[in-house]
Amino acid sequence: MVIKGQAAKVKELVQQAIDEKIRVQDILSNGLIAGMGYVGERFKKNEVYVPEVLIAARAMKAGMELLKPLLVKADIQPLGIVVVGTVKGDLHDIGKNLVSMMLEGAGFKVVDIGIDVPPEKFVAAAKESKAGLVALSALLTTTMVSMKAVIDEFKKSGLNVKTMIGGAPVTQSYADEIGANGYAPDAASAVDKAKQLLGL
Ligand code: B1M
Repeated sequence: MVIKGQAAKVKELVQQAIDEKIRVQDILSNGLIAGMGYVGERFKKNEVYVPEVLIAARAMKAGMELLKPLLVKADIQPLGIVVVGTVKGDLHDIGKNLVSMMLEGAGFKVVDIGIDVPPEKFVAAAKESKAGLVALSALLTTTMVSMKAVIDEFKKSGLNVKTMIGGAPVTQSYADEIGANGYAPDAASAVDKAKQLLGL
């Protein structure tokens, strides 16, 4: 039902699973995350497009609302904590939001700090949330240079945080050039890269 994007049905099935005392981890991993993972794989292969991913993510979120209090009660830890934001000067957020949704769908805790984010704010958010990874998005050739400023700020801070970058004008060679730890061409690949960088 996540794959089909049927939010109401997802809610109903999650509630049913909770009532049947199925383990919260199993509902999350074998139900919601598995569904979102499948959508991510198809998105990577261009078999589905942005609207389908957004609808599936909305359905997953509907199920997550019911699970969240139970996950907190059971003290189930996320896969990792990732700060996500669009760099300074850049107001594009559709791709960034997709990256956030995919990461959440894969079991990460996402701290989305929005658009037009200055380097110091990335560092402060990573520090405050104890993130292991920061994902930067840029859609303009004029703002991708801000990514280097963020990477430099992290180096200066001495924090042990990995960085990955993405967005239409960004490439692996640019990531190498500015010293980012990783690059992902799309939101589904961002999940794979996040897992790789965090050693999961
Ligand atoms: Co703007 N814009 N825009 N725009 N805009 C582009 C990017 C542009 C290519 C259009 C064009 O000229 N053909 C061009 C950039 C040229 C360049 O620099 N190379 C452009 C321009 C020039 C501008 C303005 C300067 C226009 C102006 O005012 N003169 C202005 C800049 C504003 C600013 O940011 N300061 C501007 C404004 C806007 C709107 C506000 C109108 C709107 C944004 C609305 C919003 O985001 N809420 C907008 C839009 C919608 C676009 C286009 C049409 C679509 C972008 C988009 O959302 N794509 C875009 C043209 C195009 O791409 N066809 C364009 C869908 C999205 C899912 O893809 O964001 O690439 P994308 O994300 C992908 C991957 O890149 C990757 O995963 C996502 C999903 O697979 N990814 C990551 C993204 N971030 C990642 C982070 C990661 C990993 C992967 O972390 C590791």
